[in-house]
Amino acid sequence: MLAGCTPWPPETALRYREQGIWRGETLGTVLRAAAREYGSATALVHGERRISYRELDDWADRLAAGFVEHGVRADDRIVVQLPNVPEFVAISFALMRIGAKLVFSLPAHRETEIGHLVELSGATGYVLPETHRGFDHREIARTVQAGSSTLRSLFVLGDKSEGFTALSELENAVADPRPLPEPDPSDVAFFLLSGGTTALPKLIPRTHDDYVYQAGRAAEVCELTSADTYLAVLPIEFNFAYGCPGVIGTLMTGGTAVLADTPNPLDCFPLVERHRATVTAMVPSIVQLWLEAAEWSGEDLGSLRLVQVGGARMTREFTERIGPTLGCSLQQVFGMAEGLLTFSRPGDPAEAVLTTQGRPISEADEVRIVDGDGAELPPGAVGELITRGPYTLRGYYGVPEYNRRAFTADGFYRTGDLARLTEDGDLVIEGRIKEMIIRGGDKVSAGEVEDHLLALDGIAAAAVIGVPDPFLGERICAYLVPDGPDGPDGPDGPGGARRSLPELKQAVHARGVADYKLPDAVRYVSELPLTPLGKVDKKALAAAAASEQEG
Ligand code: OOB
Repeated sequence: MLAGCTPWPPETALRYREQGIWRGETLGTVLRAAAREYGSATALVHGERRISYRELDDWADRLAAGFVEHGVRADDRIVVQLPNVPEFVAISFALMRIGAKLVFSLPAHRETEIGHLVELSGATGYVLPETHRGFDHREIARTVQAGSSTLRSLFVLGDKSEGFTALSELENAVADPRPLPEPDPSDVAFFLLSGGTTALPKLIPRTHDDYVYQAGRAAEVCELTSADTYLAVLPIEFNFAYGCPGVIGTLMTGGTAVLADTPNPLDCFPLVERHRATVTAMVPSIVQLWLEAAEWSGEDLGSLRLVQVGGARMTREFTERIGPTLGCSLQQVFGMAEGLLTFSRPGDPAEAVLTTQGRPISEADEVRIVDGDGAELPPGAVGELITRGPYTLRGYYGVPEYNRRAFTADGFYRTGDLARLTEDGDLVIEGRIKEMIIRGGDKVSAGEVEDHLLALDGIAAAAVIGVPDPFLGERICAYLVPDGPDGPDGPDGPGGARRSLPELKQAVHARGVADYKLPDAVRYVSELPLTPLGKVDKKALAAAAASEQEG
């Protein structure tokens, strides 16, 4: 396994292999096998483009050869930031076939995040779109490259230009690509990003063995077959849409994955109708848009049979509307980039589907609810969810100190989520210990936003909390202590100690961070409440926010 990653203990790995959980296959060979079996069937659809299994397999080989020709080697880390386009899928298989490690970044990430990922992973390459939603990503690439000692190659989806290699050049670089040596299935295939409880995201190594298992098992639980059409609504860099079962699980079962440009119902409903989509996955805030749009839209959504919803909490009033309004079954999903997935099952009692996040997808998943001392709690009691299993990481990349706190001595990952188990063994997520805000399904680390705020002039202290929001689930509220009693230039002076919300957003935006992390509200206070241990008392801030909302 790549240095800096934590392998499973040898006896555990042996058990997973003996039980046939880990099949010793790489994601590259899985695509090869699918191409043999489903050859001319449609693997991917985007706009007017249709790509068959055989074409996708050949394309990945040509790209792999092109990347090698360009100097990409096994173990090189490559940051990939692309929208939902077929190139994303082909490139991910190409790099995995070489044994290069992809680092998945989100389309919304800007130079701060990309710079951090390049630095953290020691990336030698960055794959980017020329422009996406009016934003020129080449600017990011130039800035990040100038500040990096490792970033050699910039691969752009678009035209060749000074300093950039066009992906189209790569796929034609080698006339007759030869098969490459197979990477080790127990090694890292790619890195996913942690939702971030610490100031900056951590890298989650996912191996071929673990991910082939996860995507295949998720596909089984969803009863996917070659007759299914999966609509990828969320960004496919997101684990949920990539492999839960997502695009990868669909390709493993011979179905068709349709790539949507945005999750907006105006884009997605015509795709459901046109391609007779049967399965999709969304976060609650997007489902809400779909529910509203379904009331008046003329499109036929009758093909949908299963909608997976997860990533943030949902109320019963909300889950109740999904099945009847969209005319399909609801599947609740609790998931995380770190691994563990729990799904409600199509045949579960209606009440369980509406009110729980279901059961782990694997019999080999070990799930415990523990109290503050690590003692296991009985069903019904709320405590921290800890877990280990065949597709849950054993350590973040390159942070041994942090790992000592994030995992128990016997390898359970401390999720930072508060949960309980029902008598039937279903999981119910009740809250969070970790300082993470889930804004419409996007995970925002409070610490990261606080660091950006503190870096601005005129702010002496900053605390960021999530406050309830009817649409987004939570929105970001910043409590700021201005520098000096009223800031250097008075309360509203040009020093900007008390920036208005738009000014504050603009100032954070200017630091080159993803827009979903910008504060939605700001409150100026003379001091932050502290706990007896001297930490910022976020519970007190949440209570203040709640009473303000009531008032
Ligand atoms: C998914 O993955 P991440 O890594 O973006 O976020 C994980 C965190 C969890 O630790 C939990 O705090 C929260 O998101 N979460 C939920 C939830 N599902 C995830 N909180 C309440 N209810 C749920 N159903 O979010 C993710 C990955 C794969 C599939 C689905 C979601």
